[in-house]
Amino acid sequence: RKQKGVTVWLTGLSASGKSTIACALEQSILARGLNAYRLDGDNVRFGLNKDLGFSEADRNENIRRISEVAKLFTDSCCVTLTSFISPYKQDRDLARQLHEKDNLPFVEVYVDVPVEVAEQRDPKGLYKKAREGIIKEFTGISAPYEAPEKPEIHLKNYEGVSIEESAEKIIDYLIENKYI
Ligand code: GGZ
Repeated sequence: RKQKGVTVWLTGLSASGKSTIACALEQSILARGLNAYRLDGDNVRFGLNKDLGFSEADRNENIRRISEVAKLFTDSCCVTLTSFISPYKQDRDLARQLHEKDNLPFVEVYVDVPVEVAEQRDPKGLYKKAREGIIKEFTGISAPYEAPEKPEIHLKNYEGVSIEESAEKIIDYLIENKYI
């Protein structure tokens, strides 16, 4: 059976668990013998988008370029996993429209954790720096996060929910919809 492509678009606050879930998802998809690729800050913000910062305009452009790249990967029959905060609804909607225009499936996954929980985790100390004003325009503290209203999948990634459970929910959705 020929593999089809699908873009799985994870959105949520810093420290919500997007990248960790994407990693687990990638492993699970590769283990099924399917091709998967992860786009995240580590391979995009240091390369293609290294000219961009965190102003609203730069985030818009960051997400626009990532949407175009995700579309190309998915068009090549890859399961494309993106993990960016993507805080603006308009940017995520543009990503969706780009895919739908070319009949490519797009699955929006809201990795929902309250900002208090993300701030408590603070694995890189960024929330602390944001509170101290060292980092400006930090999402959830001094810059907005517009929660998705109708994501295909809404994960509450806290209070004892494991990464494996969250990844499993996405896998189940992809299987049910015959995307994998
Ligand atoms: C939010 C920031 C900021 C500001 C640096 N606001 O937890 P992380 O470190 O590894 O993930 C965050 C990442 C966000 O980049 P994205 O490309 O996903 O953002 S967006 O979709 O809004 O364009 C965080 C770090 O970069 N970071 N400064 N001011 N996150």
